[in-house]
Amino acid sequence: MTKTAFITGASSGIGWATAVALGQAGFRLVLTGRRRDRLEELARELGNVPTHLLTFDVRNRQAVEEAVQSLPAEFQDIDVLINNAGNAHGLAPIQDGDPQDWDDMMDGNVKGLLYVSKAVLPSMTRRNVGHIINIGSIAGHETYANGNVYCASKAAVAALTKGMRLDLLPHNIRVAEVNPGAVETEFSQVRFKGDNARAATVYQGFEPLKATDVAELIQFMVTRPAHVNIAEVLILPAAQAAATVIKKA
Ligand code: NDP
Ligand code: 8X3
Repeated sequence: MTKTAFITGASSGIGWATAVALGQAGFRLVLTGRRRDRLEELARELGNVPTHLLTFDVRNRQAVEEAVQSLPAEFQDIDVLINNAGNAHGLAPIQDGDPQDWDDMMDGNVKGLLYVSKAVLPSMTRRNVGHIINIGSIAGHETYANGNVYCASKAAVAALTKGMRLDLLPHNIRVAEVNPGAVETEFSQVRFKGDNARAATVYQGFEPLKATDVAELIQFMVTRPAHVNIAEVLILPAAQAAATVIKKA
């Protein structure tokens, strides 16, 4: 039977690549993000894969609820949830941090993940089946200078993943966390607010992960037999040993 995967942040980077990987694995896909044009482009790339697009901001709880409630019948039984939407905003010492950036990170990376999970979970708990992959980060396990609030938001994702795994156990719902190191996506363009030259320097002098590297891992995780939960994975470029330790040429 065809399974349904719900992917947040499918309009770019890891989410986009995960949509392609899960489409190839035979999933029906609910693809979400704020940029409708990008989701439509992805749906075209996916060709014959059944897709349903939802455009909402994960920070808006009402919009999240209404979007999930609007799903057509064939997309309502969600088997896999990829909580991927998120970004870093800024990289500054805490005393110089912009509270708007803090709100964007805590509201998006933490509360957005909660709102989406809350809206999707009834379709899993009702059927006692499901698999949730939360995209954390090495930053959630290792705080680096100037990363303060982004690192805190990802540490919250780590704590929530463990909490969800405990609470959802009675419903046979697997919950896992994928923690990437440096992946070349739009991540740094967003962090540095469109300063693409600065963003590019993040990935210079070494070979970063590609979004497809993370997507292949997620595809593997969600296609394991029902008794297997790969609960936590740290995936790094070979040139990276710790959050800020990267061997550059
Ligand atoms: P991208 O910037 O390429 O993609 C981010 C995605 O999240 C976009 O699809 C964006 O869609 C969506 N998104 C962001 N904010 C919101 C929001 N408020 N509402 C709805 N959707 C939102 O970055 P990545 O692919 O790299 O990031 C994906 C995840 O991976 C993030 O959680 C990030 O923290 C994490 N991560 C990234 C790493 C990296 O080095 N790149 C390393 C470790 C973790 P749209 O703008 O259309 O709304
Ligand atoms: C993204 C990786 O190290 O820039 O989460 O925080 S890092």
